[in-house]
Amino acid sequence: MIVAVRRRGAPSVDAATPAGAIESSGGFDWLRRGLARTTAGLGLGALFSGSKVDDQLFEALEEALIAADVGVKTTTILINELRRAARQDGISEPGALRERLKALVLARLTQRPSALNPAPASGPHVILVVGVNGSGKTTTIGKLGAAFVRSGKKVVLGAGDTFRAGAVEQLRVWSERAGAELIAGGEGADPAAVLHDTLEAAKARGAQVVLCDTAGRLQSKKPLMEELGKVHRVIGRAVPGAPHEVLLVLDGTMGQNALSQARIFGEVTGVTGVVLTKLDGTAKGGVVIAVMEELGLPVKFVGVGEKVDDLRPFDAAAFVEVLLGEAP
Ligand SMILES: Nc1nc2c(ncn2[C@@H]2O[C@H](COP(=O)(O)OP(=O)(O)O)[C@@H](O)[C@H]2O)c(=O)[nH]1
Ligand SMILES: [Mg+2]
Repeated sequence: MIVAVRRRGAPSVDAATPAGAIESSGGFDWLRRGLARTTAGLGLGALFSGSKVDDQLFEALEEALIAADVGVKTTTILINELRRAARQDGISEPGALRERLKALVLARLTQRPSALNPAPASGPHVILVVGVNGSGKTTTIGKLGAAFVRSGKKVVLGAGDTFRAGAVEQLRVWSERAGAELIAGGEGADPAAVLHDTLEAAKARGAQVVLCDTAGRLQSKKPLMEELGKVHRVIGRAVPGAPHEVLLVLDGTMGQNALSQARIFGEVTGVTGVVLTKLDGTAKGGVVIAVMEELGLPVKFVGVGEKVDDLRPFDAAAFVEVLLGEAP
């Protein structure tokens, strides 16, 4: 009964994405708050308050971008491009330079779409979620599951992390909170077998969305590669064309370390998008730019807290505005 009531009130959204069901961030308040916390003033906007464009400004910008976790490589590319643009167009006014940098960053952030891949024409939309332990996979699955349920979808969660004690129980709690069904195996079950059962159950019940949890051991690449490879194959056999999305969950507070993890997962599974979590715990939103630039992957969602509503579709324009906009 409760579910029916909730569904009637749910907004109608694009079948492919729960974004419409996820409360719009109305901008990046988390980043604004984070930036306000830092004394060094990573609110890069403040750097443009001077009266001229000179080497000093470029150097200060470079430093601030690196401090904001944009990474040396990406920062160097951005600053070089900005210098060139300033020279070519004779930009002599800091405000105009700021607009130019915003445009440069925005162009890079929007090279790849941040929306989820479209749902298949028939059968369940299968989303595999990977990443190291503690990055926020299970939490993200819970939040995403809840958003899909809010948008009127029937959702099944697959407990593919059979390795860590308590992992299944954690997902069970999230499934109840989200109003999604959980499929889990016994202790120490084979993850591929659990996810196979998950997909069969989803098909039998006419579920529209399946979110597959996985374990993220990184001690050694080989077992991880074997396990995720097997999971991938099993999913593809149960639902041809699946997984339709492989979301890599990265802990946003890890800064540049998140990038090296991402590279390993990228080699193992065909990652289609990134979820950056725990951005509420960092003042360094720049890692978003580094992920897109250095990994060539779109950030699709950001996690900004531990609660069910603390997931936001990534909005590049709002992000750039907060990172580089006028100082408050
Ligand atoms: N502050 C904050 N904590 C988060 C976020 N996402 C996950 N967490 C916390 O990070 C910890 C690990 O999350 P979990 O989902 O269990 O990670 P997993 O091992 O990858 O499945 C938990 O305590 C979560 O509540 C987020 O966006 N912000
Ligand atoms: Mg987990």
